[in-house]
Amino acid sequence: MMSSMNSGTGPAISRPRPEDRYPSRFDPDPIITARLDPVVFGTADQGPLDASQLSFYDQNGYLCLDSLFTEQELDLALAELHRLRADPKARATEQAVIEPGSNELRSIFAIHRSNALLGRLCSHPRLTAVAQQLLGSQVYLHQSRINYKNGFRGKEFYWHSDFETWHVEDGIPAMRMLSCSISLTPNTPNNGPLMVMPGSHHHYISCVGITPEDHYRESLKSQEIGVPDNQSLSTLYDRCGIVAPTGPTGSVTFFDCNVMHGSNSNITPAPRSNLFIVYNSIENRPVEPFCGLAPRPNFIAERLDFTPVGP
Ligand code: 6CS
Ligand code: FE
Repeated sequence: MMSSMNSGTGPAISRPRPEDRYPSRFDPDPIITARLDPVVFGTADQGPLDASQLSFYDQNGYLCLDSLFTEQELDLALAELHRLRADPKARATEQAVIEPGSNELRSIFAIHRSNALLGRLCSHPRLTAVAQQLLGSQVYLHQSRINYKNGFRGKEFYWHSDFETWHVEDGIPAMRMLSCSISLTPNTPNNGPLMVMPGSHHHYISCVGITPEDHYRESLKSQEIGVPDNQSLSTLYDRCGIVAPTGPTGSVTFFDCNVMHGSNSNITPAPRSNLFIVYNSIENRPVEPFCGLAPRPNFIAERLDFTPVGP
């Protein structure tokens, strides 16, 4: 009999642990429940965001800052992306994810560990100050990656809540984390920009389907488990609609860990490359994954080094 005392190395458990506040992938039917955590943990007097920006983020679950960096400041970062794409050694590491159905590089994970220049950008004070304010505490890096979204054949990311995966597969207890996407190329309406459902972060969708072992090997290419069913997505869509914040190189989108988001494929010749960083509150460290399986590798989900980043 599968037990709820599973230590995180056996098969997926069949019932949620008592402390699981956001069960998912247990029930045969999807369930939509209310978010149980605040969205904004800090206050306007702490800066750098003002009261209207905090309230926009609170209501919508994302905030786009159009020129947090200049194009010149990101020149070297973009050059690193080009260099890594052409480097067979980078592509051969376990941190590299190849597009399904082609030999194109899709992502490189834990880029803050392997690349000094991009690592400095991941803990840039202009980013960490916003993360600290929104999360109301010191923050550490849960995940970092570059996403290439190459021209012609860059593939989509299907609709998902990041938190669903980070909770179920990484054991993150609470919705006190966020992502930040820095545009290293222009994000246009045409080249597969991030799409979000504003306000969807107030609802939690419990997904259907059992987590397979080593799910990340599939999910990082194309996610099937831990994505919402059509009916739940339609409900959210009717309530929230969709926006696709676009912007020039240097624009930065912060988004809540539970906002419903995704992106289309990119069939234009223009790549849409982003540096993607996940900050978690140091008060929200991971526990055993809520699915009962072994945790994902550290290069996808940090569970050893909780050193605060930023000022
Ligand atoms: O696995 C992750 O950490 C992230 N990647 C995907 C494709 N879905 C969940 C989460 O955003
Ligand atoms: Fe995501």
